[in-house]
Amino acid sequence: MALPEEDGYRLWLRHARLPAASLASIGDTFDEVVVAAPGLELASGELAEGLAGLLGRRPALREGTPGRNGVWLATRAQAEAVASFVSAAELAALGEEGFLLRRVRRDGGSLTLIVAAREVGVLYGVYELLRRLSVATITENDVVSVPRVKLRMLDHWDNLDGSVERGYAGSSLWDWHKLPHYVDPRYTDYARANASLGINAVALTNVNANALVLSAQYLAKVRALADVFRPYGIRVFLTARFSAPVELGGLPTADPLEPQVRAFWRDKAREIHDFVPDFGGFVVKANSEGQPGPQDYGRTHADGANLLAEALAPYGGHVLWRAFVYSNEVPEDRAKQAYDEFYPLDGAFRDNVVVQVKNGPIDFQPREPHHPLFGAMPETPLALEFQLTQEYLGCATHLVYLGTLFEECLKTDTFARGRGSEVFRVVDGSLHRRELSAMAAVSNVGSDRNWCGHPFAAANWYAYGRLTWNPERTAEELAEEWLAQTFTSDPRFVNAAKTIMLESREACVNYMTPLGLVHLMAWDHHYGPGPWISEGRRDWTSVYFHRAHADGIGFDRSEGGSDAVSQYFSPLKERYGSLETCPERFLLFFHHVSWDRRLANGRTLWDELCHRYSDGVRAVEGFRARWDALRDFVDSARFRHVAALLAVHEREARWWRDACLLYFQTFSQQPFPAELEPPRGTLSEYRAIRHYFVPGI
Ligand code: BDP
Repeated sequence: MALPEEDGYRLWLRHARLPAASLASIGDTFDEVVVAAPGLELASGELAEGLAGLLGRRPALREGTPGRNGVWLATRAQAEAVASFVSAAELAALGEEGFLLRRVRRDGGSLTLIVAAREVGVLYGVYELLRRLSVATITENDVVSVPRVKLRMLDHWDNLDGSVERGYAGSSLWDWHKLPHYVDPRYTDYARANASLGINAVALTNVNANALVLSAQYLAKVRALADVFRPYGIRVFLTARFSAPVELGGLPTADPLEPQVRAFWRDKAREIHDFVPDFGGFVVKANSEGQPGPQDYGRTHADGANLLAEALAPYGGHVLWRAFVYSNEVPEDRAKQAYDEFYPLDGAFRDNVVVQVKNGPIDFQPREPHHPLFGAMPETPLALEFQLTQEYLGCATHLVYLGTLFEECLKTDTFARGRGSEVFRVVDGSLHRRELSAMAAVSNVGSDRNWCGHPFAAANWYAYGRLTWNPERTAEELAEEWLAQTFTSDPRFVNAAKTIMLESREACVNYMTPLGLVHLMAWDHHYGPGPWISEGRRDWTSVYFHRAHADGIGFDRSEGGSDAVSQYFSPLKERYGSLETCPERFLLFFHHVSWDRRLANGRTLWDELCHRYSDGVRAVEGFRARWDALRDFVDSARFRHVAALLAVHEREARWWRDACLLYFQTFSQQPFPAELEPPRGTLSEYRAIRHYFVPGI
C-alpha cells in the first residue's frame, strides 16, 4: 500500500502510528496523562497529542494522582506528592532544566513519571518519552537527563528585509512587516521543534547587523516572538550593531569608553528589558569583514564586549562576542588572526561575556582542524559555533549530514591540560570548571515548507540541537534517531539510510577539498568550484589558500612557514607541524607538498588527489543507488524529492571534481591516472560558468 504523501513540515515530530507489535506490548500503559497540579498545560498537551499519534488513540488527560498506569507529570512545586517515587536530592540534582523519567511497576501496571524543577524541564522529558517511543528504544526504566551546556543557541542570519544571509531554504521565517499584529502559527511550531531538541536560545538577526532592530518599533515585533517562544523555554537574543549609538542614538561616537556611549547602551538594555523581560542578550560581530567595532576607536575586543555586558548585567543578559575576525591590513596568515587577537585578552572579559569561536580557524569549510583557541583561554567561556546552513557544503542541493563533522570537532583532543582535554570539555565548561557555557550554530531554517530545503538538511538541525544537550552523543546514534522519527523506524530502512548520512560529509570533503585543502569555492556566492579565483582581497581568494605551483600545493603553516601550528598545544603542534606525522586529512592545510611526494598508500600526491576527488563522486553515485533501493519505505513525495536532489548532487560533485582537477593539472603537469574516468569538460568551460541570483547573498 502506498504511504500517504508528506511534505516534511512535521520534521521529527510526526509521531506516526507505532507498528502493531509495539502497540501490543505497550497495551494500556499510556492511556492516561495525569498532571500533579494545574500549570502543566503545555507539557501535558504535547504529551497527549504525541501519544495520540503514536498509539492511535487519545489518552485521557486529568489532574490528581494516577492509577496503576499512565504518565504522571510534576514539578518541584509538587515534590511532596511525588516523594515516594523521587527523593528531594534527586530533584535538586536536576537543576533548573534537567528532568527525570522513571518507570515504576505498580499493582501490575506501569506508571511513568516525568519530574523536573519547572514546566520546561517536564516538557523536555515529554519530548524524550515521545522520542523513545518513536524510535522504539524505551528500554531503560530510569533516565536522568541534565543539559551539559547552559546556552544552547540557534543563530539566524536573517535580515529585516526578509532575506537570509547564506540561507537556502526560502526567506526568513520572521515576517517583520506583519509583526507584531499578525503572529504566524508557524512560530509556535518552530519553538516546539527547538524545544524538542533542548535549544533554549535563539538569535533572531544577522551578525552583519542592522541597528534598526534595536529601535522601539522593532522591539515591539521582537516582543511578539519572545512571547511565543517563552513557554518553550527559549530566550531571544539580538545582534547588536556596534555603531548603534551613532545610528540610533545620534551620538558622534560609539567609543566604548565614552560615558555617553555607555549611557546609550545602559538605556537601550533597560528599554529592551521593558519589552522582553527575559531578554537573552547580544550576539556581536565587530571589526570583522567591515563591521564596526571597538578597534575603530583604538579599543580592544574586551572593551567592546564589556561595554555591552555591563549594560545587560542588571537583567541577567549575556554577550556572545564573536572571534571570527581577520584584518585586511595585517599581512598575516588568516588562520592565525583570531587566536592572535583573542588569546592575549584571556581574563579581560566580564563574567557575562562568552567568546564565540567557529569550529575551525578559517570559515566553516568541509573540513578544518579545530580552532586553536579551544583550550587556550582558560579564564574565558568559549562558545563553539557551527554552521548548519550549507554555505560551503553544497547549499541546499547536496545531501551532507553534518553530525560527523560536529562529532569530529567536539571529540578532538586539544591537549590543553594534557590528554583528555577534548573540545567538548572546553565547551561544556568542565575542563576549566566554568559555570557559563554555550554552543551556537548558524541556522538552516527558512520559510520553505519543509523548513530546511533539502529533506535531509533537517537532520543537521536535529543533530546539532541534541549535541547542545549532550555533546558526547555520536553522529550515528543521532542519525538513527532522526531517520526513525522522520521516515520510519523499520531497521531495514534506518540501517541503509544511515550509511548514506554517515558517509556523506566525507564524500563532500573528497569532491570539494580533499587532503586538507580549503576555500576553493566560487566568488562570492560560494556556489560551485572556483579554485582559480585570484582577484580582489587576497585572503578571500582561492589561490591564497591552496598555493598551487609547479613545485606542489598547500599552505605551509609549519614552523618554517606561517607557523600557525605553534598555536596548538603539544603534541599537536609537533604532529601537525611535521610532514611525516601530519594526518593526511590536514596535509595541505599545514604543508606545501610536492606533487611527487609519496603518501601512505604509495601513490604520489597528484595521483592521490585525483583518486580522492573521484572517490567523492563515486560515493554520491552510490548514494543514489542506495536511495533508490529504499523506495518502499518512504512516501512518494519525499522519496522523489530526495532522488531528484541526489541527481543534482551527483552532477555538481562531478563539476567540482572535474573543474578542480583540470585546474590543478595546469600546475602538476601530470596525466590523470589511467584507471580513473577523465574529466568531461574543459577547464575553460568550467571557468566560464556564471551563476546569477544564487540565494543567500
Ligand atoms: C562567512 C560568510 C559571511 C558571514 C561570515 C560570518 O560568508 O556571509 O557574514 O561568515 O560568519 O562564512 O560573519
